[in-house]
Amino acid sequence: NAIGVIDSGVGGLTVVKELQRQLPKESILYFGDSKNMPYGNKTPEEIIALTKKMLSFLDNHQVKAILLACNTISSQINELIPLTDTPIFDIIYPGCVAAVENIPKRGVGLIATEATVSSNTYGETLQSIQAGIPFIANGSPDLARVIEENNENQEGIKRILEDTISPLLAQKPVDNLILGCTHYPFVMEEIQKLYPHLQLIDPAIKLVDILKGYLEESDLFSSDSKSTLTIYTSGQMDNYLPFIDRLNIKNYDLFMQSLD
Ligand code: DGN
Repeated sequence: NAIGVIDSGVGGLTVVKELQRQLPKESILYFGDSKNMPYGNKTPEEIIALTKKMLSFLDNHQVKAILLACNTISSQINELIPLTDTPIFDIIYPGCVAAVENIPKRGVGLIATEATVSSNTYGETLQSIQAGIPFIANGSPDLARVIEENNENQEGIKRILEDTISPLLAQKPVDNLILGCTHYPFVMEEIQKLYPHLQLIDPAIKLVDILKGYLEESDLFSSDSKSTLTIYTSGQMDNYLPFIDRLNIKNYDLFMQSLD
């Protein structure tokens, strides 16, 4: 059986890339709800209702585990667990573990969607791992959508990044920054160029590491010699091609699939 991966759009493909790096033998079934993207400006009720449809889709395909490759969806993890019998892995807890393991000297910053920031799931989870750790977050209403739409120039992206990150650093000069939205690794190089002193954390690395541990413990590793990647989107398939290309993902099938 495959590993199921969901996001509101193309962002989760950055998690797929990490999955393929650490677990090359696993087959992957991806669903990106690009028709309804962005999720970051929706209410928790709307996010849960849309995610429920993706979870049913994956359950119908009998995946062996589900990765929430979306921080906005992960911020509702407690409401989502009862909606499926398949083990679910959220991306926020791994992001927090990775940040704490980095031993930040001046604290942890977070950039994410507004829904993720206002849920305060990152803040609470970080404090539960290391009480008192300095933490500051800033939500961007536009960044994920602008990345997904893929028609903004470098200057425009740079302006949004500065508008999001500079006020956060002005409030608290943290030395670690969690990329708390799976769309953001697509602009990781730009962020690092603007803020060379920041340690950037992509939660996907720890997420896949945790999944690996689970597969090992439950004896669920795939022994297939040929793994597959199947990508479904509720939006336009063409919009996925530049991102698949940028990640250098090869050998996949791409389908359009409505959830209505
Ligand atoms: N990629 C999603 C995340 O990690 O939060 C959010 C994208 C969105 O829908 N705004």
